Amino acid sequence: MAAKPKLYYFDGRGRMESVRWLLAAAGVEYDEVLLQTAEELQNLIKDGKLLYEQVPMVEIDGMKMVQTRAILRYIAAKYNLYGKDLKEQLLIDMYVEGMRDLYDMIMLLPLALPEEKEKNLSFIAERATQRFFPVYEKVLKDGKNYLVGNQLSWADVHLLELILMVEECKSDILLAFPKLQEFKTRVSKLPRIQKFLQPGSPRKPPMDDACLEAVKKIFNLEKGLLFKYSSTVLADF
Ligand code: GSN
Repeated sequence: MAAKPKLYYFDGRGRMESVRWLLAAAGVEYDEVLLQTAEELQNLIKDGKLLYEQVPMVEIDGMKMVQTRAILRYIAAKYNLYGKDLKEQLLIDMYVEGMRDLYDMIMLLPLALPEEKEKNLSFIAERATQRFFPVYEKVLKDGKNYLVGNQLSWADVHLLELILMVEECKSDILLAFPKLQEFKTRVSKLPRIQKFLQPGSPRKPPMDDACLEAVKKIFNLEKGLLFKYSSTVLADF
């Protein structure tokens, strides 16, 4: 029997959470090494396990994979969640990349200045309702149950993860999106997803202060070095 994938990250959502979701949707069990200290991260680096001295890192199929999107794409392809041809893969990539723009904003929100939190939350809600959700609502309006190819794909798994995250920012965010409401209910009921949504699963909660403090220590986060932690969040400046 092939070894279980092993996930190296801290004990929180961050970039690894989408990997956890995708493996859960694929029905793959995995082990996790949850880093607690900067020393543990440095040891992985010293052992040459992290190509870019960064996590997420996933040991799977004899490889030490890094770069979140590369990891996700590999898992999606391996478990038949990445479309049936190049055109479906392109659609999945186009949808997922849009979702990640919004996802990254939410992921980085705990690093925002407290006095700017409300402004950032409003921006996330505005982007969700004006730019991203209308795209997926329109796709699903054409009588489709899934975004691409009428079967579950990485795009659907990521969309459900994202919807739940945006709802944590603003609980009525789906008010004007009936198809997304149906989609959320339908996909949440798929047995593997339903299991992942149950308490006690490896799904992580939103980042709290204790987790943020741990992250600051593990990665030696410095105030004022925005480029170190952000990507698309700055795209609107
Ligand atoms: O998507 C990726 O996996 C990479 N492009 C970025 C990974 C990354 O920034 N990892 C952080 C951990 S917290 N982020 O999710 C990291 O390892 N930072 C330490 C460092 O020296 O960059």
